[in-house]
Amino acid sequence: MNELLNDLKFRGLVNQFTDEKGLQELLEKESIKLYAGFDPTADSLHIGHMLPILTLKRFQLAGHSPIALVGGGTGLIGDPSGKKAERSMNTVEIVKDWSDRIKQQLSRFLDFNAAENPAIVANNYDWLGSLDVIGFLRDVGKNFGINYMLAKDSVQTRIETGISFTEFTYMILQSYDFLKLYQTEGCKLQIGGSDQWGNITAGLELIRKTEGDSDAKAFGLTIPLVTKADGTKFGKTEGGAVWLDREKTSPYEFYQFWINADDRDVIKYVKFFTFLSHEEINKLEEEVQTAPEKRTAQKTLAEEMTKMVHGEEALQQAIKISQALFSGDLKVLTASEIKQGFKDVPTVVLPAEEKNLVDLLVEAKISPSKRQAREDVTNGAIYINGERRQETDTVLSEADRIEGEFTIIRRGKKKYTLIQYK
Ligand code: 485
Repeated sequence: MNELLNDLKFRGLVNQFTDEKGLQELLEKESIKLYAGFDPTADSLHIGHMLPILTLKRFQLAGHSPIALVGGGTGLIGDPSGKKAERSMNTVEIVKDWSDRIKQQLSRFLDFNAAENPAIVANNYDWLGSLDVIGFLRDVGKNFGINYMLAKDSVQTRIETGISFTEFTYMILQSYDFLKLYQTEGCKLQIGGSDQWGNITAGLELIRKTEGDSDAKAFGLTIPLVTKADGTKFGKTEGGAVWLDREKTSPYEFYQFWINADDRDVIKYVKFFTFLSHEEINKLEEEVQTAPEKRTAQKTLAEEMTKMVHGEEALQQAIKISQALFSGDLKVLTASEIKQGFKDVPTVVLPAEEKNLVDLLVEAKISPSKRQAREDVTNGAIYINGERRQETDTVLSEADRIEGEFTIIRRGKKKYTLIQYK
């Protein structure tokens, strides 16, 4: 059994092979090139993209050469796979900008300087952008029967709701990419999520028809969809998707996403997303059973992922913010850490002036009335920057503003309000 395939199976990373035995033999014999494609449908990748990226990385660590393909061309068309309705089209300028950003992000995870098997990034706009229609329809289109195309899941699910000729053509473009990379790079394997099965097998068909049955031996491998035990969609929080761009999802939020993994899901995630050894994973699995309250697997997962995506420094900051929020000791936080940690907390913007605490509580709608505000203060329910303040004549001043920017008010156990000064 091939060590890499064995590892992928242990991790649950295999959904479907086109030809498992054939691929196994190939991997035993040579160092191959493989690719996965990413369409620029937003200005950032999200954690749903991590599985294919990290699978490319696993192949690279096993001595193979990954190609990360940015769909600068296909992104202008729109993949119907897994989509219930036609996509809205983005302008050429926007897709170009998003392609560049996504290329940057992909580059962080692969090794481009490996001596034997360096990774490469490619953009399919480079060949799709200049195709001529007549040539394309004659040389490529002729290989696709309409019945074959109609039978694909991506088309079948849209028979009722409708699909444009544009999106219907998508599978031909992705197939053409595979053929192109097969011919120019010797790329023999395409990987993708399970929704990509139809497009990947269409590409294999095109390679077989163009190159001939006997010589052409290329393969497809799909990775499962990440599911959650509670049935909700993986990778979504109340704030939306969990992005790899720290401006969209801060390292603290990213860390929190992983640390909140359900006990029923956490080992699956550790297998999918980390590079821990099988022994280390089995040990964590045991700990989830014997000492779930320690949340060792969640902590390990959150640390590994935050370090991999945002670096060691951002990880340490995320841990610091988490600890400060947990203990209530907020004085240790800087203004930038407060911005990360309190992103989802109600924020009230006020002028930077001295203010009586009771008045402030009412104005910021922290307490419903002046009477209640006074009661809250005397009862010891009000904390300013983590410190209890029980005097009703307390005046908040400059000294209560963290770096001049924020005051954090807590009422009761954990109801936080952020005061931001203009
Ligand atoms: O030659 C190719 C050109 C484009 C693509 C693949 C090969 C992109 C592909 N059609 C696609 O839409 N992928 C999705 C994307 O870009 O967001 C997701 C898939 C997911 C996984 C991930 O990309 O939905 O299953 O493959 C990498």
